Amino acid sequence: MLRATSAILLVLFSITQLQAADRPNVLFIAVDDLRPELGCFGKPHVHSPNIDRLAAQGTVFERAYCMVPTCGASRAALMTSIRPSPDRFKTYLASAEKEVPNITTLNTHFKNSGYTTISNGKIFHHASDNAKGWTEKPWRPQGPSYKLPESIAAAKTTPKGRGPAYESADVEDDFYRDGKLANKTIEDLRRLKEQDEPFFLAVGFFKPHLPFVAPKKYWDLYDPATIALPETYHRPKNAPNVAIHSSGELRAYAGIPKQGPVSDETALNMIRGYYACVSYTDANIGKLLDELDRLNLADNTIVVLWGDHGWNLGEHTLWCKHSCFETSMHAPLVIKVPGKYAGQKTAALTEFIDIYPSLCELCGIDTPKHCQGQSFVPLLEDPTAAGKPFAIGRFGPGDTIRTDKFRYTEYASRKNGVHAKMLYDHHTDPQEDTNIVQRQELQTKVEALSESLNENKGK
Ligand SMILES: [Ca+2]
Repeated sequence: MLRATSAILLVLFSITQLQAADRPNVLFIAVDDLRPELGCFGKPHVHSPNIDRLAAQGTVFERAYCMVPTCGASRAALMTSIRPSPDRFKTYLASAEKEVPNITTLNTHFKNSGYTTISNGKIFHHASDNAKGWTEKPWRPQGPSYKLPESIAAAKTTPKGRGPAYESADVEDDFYRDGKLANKTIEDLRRLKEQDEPFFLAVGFFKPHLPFVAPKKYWDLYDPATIALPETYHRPKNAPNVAIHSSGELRAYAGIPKQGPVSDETALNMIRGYYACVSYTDANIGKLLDELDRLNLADNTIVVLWGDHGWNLGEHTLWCKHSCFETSMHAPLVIKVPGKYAGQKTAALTEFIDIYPSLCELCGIDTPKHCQGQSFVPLLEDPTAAGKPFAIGRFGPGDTIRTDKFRYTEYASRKNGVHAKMLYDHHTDPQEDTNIVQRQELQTKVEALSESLNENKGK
């Protein structure tokens, strides 16, 4: 009996392997704190030739939204395809394994479907999160945060050992961690090419997350004279206090005042440093795309690139993420499917919980029943299709809904219920400069948005 069972299992296993061998590989590229300010998103002042090349070979999602604008929570929601709620996926420390313990995560599902799954760099916030869903132990590069002696000295003066918010040093790409990460991922591609089993190779770059440390050559791409403060370098009119934070994440860095605005000089240096880090990351991504081409893997490898949430470069007086404004929720999403859907853009609303079921469909794998997202493959087939009627996300006490025209946010507490609201009309105010939630003529619309938000948000 035991022998018969083993024989059946062996046959089933062989069938799985056979089917798996026909499936495309996946190169799954996460970028920490990357906002959609890139050439392929209509922002040619940012030097992103490699991501733009990927976009030209694939589809750009012009209106994709994260579920929670902070690292761990955004990633846990994406990797599970489960919406966040006031009790789930709340902070940068969120853990999919601990908060939804019985859910099969994206990596685990691909591993169970015959893929070799590899995690390099930052995919889940915690390397240990769902580690059994990776074929090999998750790998993270080691390396110095800073090069310059004054940066290293400054780091010793802050409670958390954070040095300056930015650094420009004349070093090679692989002096810092992300360069080492690209090198290791290239080695993996060479190794994985030799096997029959398809791969799901996840690589999570650490920049442009603070501190804005990139080799000098990337800073040199940006003339300081061309860097400007944002047009919305002030609080939106009529925005409630709860919508605005004090950029706490930034305050931990050396040279940043503990309260109040940073100097214009610091602000401009940070904006330039952020762009430098984006271009540094873009160059690292380019190395992976080049290697896919060189190994003749590009024709059988889906490449998906996402930033885990937006970022504020001074908009609304905010730095960092952690808000319900468009600048925090809106994030880049680009996918290349070999031989199909090249050079497309879609303006359809897309949520990051949609990535999991989409990759399943594209790779011919069943989508687990627990997934709350929906496949965006119909948008690849027809990028002009309407797509979802809304994208919903949240942060802290705020729940927010984006429709084609509006972004509406409710802030609530368990004790007092909803205590503040915001409404921005993206057709007339795309920078969210004036909260119009009190306007009498919009109250029917506010009620409808509130109903839609509360019906569909994570419970
Ligand atoms: Ca992040």
